[in-house]
Amino acid sequence: MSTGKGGGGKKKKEVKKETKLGMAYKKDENFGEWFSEVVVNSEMIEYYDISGCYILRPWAMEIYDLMKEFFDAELKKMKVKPYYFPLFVTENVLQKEKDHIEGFAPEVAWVTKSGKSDLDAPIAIRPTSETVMYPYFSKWIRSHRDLPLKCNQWCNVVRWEFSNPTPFIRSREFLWQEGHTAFATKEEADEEVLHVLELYRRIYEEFLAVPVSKGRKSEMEKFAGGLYTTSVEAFIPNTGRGIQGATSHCLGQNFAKMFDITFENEKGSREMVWQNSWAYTTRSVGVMVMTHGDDKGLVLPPRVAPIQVIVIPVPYKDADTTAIKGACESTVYTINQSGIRADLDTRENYSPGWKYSHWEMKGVPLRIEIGPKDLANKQVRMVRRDNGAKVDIPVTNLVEEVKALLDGIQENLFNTAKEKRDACIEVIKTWDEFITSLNNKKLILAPWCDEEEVEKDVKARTKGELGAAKTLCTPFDQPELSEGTLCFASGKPAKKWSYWGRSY
Ligand code: 87F
Repeated sequence: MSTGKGGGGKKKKEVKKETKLGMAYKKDENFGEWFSEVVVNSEMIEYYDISGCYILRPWAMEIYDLMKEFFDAELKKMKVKPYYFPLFVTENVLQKEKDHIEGFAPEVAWVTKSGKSDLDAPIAIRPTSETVMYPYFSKWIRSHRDLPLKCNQWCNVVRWEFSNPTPFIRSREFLWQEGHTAFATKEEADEEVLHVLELYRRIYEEFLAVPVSKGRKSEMEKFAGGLYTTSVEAFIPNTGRGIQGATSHCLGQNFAKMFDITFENEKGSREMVWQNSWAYTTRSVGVMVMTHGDDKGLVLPPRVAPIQVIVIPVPYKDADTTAIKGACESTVYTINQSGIRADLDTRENYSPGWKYSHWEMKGVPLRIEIGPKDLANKQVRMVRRDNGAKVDIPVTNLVEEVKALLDGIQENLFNTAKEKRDACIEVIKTWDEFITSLNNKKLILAPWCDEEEVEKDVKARTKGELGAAKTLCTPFDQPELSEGTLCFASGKPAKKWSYWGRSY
């Protein structure tokens, strides 16, 4: 019998470190504290001594890497090439596109010194890389044969935010991929915008199991330097806030004009290129945590879980621990052989119960327990993280059953999240209904005249402690807009249905 690490003989004492497991806050009672607690206790995040900066631990990075693997394979199919551009940009270049930088300027971080001496001129840290890249696009693109130019980089960016920093969701440094492409025609650019947006939908819905709406941003909410912006928008029912999941912009020819990015067409005359840019960030991980987590901690969708199955030996007092350990090892081996990510927790200084809580906290989708009874019956016990359901499975069917359960968990997480999100959608027609829905933390679908002044007015009229309401997007999936429908805010004829709400 194992006596654990401290094994000095005294029986009951074998289990140590039974400390600090479990959550102090509940998701429904104190969502903000709950979120901070989940990301720290699950070992995704460690707080850092600079506000708004966080350490991403393996449990977060491995999730990001699993999405990256998918996205990189898709980029390859699109013939997008990997690049890396410098972190720094001169003031002169950064300011080149005025519309683009205007409004963002307060968030730009600057390096002003090396050691004790001032630099000749301050150097900005990239908040995004348009101005870093496009001077070189101008150099590299000469003829129609140089097009399309498709580049992507995985990197960090810095935006010195002042409002309420939150791990993953709003951090001063974050990781993303930024795609920047240039085409000869607007048609090609338009098509790519939607192709990439669909990839973002798949990352959210198929990997993170988070339902999103694809749509177009209003003139007020679009990227000011571009022509139009599309996005995938998620919704957090607990806070009643929308959250932008990723953006895919058509930049039109604005940057081509500013940075002189032109090509000689087949007839020998010069034309400006059409450009796109698109990005998704580590924020996506935070949206997933908010969507699926519960009062026991993180709940991970199998497709992004670094460990999909955790195997835990359950040796009762007089059990044959060697046989149990052997069964656990062969179980993990068999599952790993099939391409599923399984791991074994053999630590002897923790009890099985402590391990259950630990891996529940970390959100591992499936737990396999193997004890003496299971050994005798040639079975294992499987416990689902999403709904706690327990089943005993004969070892002969192991891999098929694990696969089926993981698929079922993935599907159930998405369906549950979608039901919760859909239950928050309220279709409204009048200002009074709008205000009621807003106060009830709903995701509002409203007929709108699509005028910038009206959106400004809605913002002004809803200003308050919780932040103003704004458009989230105009979904591509439009309900019918019957003749004579009026804008909820202005009373003018409505042109479209748009999602409104408070947002992150
Ligand atoms: C903050 C400071 C300076 C957002 C900023 O969305 C500049 C900016 O340009 C800024 N915050 N943006 C817009 C970024 C647009 C665009 N860039 C490439 C993307 C996708 C990837």
